[in-house]
Amino acid sequence: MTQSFKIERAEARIVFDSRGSQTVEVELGSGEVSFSVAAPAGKSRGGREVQAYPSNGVAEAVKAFREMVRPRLLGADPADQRAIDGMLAEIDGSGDFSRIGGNTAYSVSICSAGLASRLAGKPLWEHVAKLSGLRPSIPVPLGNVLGGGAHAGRGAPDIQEILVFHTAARTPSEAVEENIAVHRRVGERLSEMLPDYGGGKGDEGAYAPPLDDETALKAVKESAGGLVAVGLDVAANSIYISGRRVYRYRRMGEMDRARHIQYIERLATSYGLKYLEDPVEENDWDGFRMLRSRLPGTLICGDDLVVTRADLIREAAASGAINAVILKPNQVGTLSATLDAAAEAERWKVVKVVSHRSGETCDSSLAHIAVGVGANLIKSGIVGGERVAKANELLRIWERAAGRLEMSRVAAP
Ligand code: 2PG
Ligand code: MG
Repeated sequence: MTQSFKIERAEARIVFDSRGSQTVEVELGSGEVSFSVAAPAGKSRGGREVQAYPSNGVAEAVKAFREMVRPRLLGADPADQRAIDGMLAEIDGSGDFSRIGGNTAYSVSICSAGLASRLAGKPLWEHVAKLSGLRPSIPVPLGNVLGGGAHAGRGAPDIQEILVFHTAARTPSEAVEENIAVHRRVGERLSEMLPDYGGGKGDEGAYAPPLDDETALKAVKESAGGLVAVGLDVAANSIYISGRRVYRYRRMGEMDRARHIQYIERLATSYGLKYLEDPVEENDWDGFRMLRSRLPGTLICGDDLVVTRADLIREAAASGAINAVILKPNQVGTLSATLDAAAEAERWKVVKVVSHRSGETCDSSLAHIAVGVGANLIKSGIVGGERVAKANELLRIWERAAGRLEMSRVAAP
């Protein structure tokens, strides 16, 4: 029989993320053992995500934690994830975590799992794998080398992220090193192409040069070796003007839906793109389906479309809108909801992509979640302390597992 423990200490505090914005960190303890988790923050957010903070911000979330959450957490069993997560939803009562904050729920939920794993003397990924019932494996790192959109200044491309991943890595370090090498080569190429460009980067460490999308994509494609797949996160919501039903490009002007889809399809075919995230805005399910059927060799990935919700993933997968999905735990607020989303993806053979947010801390629990749900890919950037924190944790997990884990495969769609 496994021993059961109780949460004896619970605190929340304001810390800062990679953009210098306030975020919430939760620390839970039992006996000599403690664990802490800090929440990330999205900038290009889906309309159906839970609310990250109550209307008065992070300070109100900390207050809500102390007054409403802590009294109920003390004495609870951190290993009973469903009970903890159910309690968070019940205390909040709003359905979208707008009272205690989705990021408060996220931090408590992941921290509880972290504490439980530490009390059991097991790595967090192993605890997550037990909770998920899925086969753990080491995901292939998917990282953005160049980008713009909501994550960079005005002169950068409209497309938010140009991403790469190694298609044949045998170890996580091989995959991580190759992404870094592509990032370096792209930097060199940009300084040749644009002698006045100082090498400025966006929120996630991707280069943000003053280039149009296609020239930028060409530069990445030419810098990626034969074993490296290239893809995009269009983050189409960010360029969609809903009132006028057009996509607004800074250099090319406005495009109606048909022209926008045609443009994205042309980029995908001309540059052999293997991955396309949010190619159209989040309410255009038919647009997703159209690209999915016209681009059979490409992963069509839903992020803002399904916001880590099992019900939406089911609908999108069943109707042929996606064959890959982003899993961002703070889009839904709890680990249990994230595990439900991962299980649904698995059921439909949809490629699982566990993902960071544009605002991050050096918290590396994301790497454990990705391994614990057997994610195919982990999208966590390439350079920058808060990005390599996740990559480095993958390397540690791999080494310590000493042969017990395999690299995930990114199945051809
Ligand atoms: C995305 C993410 C992460 P944000 O759109 O996929 O890259 O951005 O965290 O700003 O939502
Ligand atoms: Mg996205």
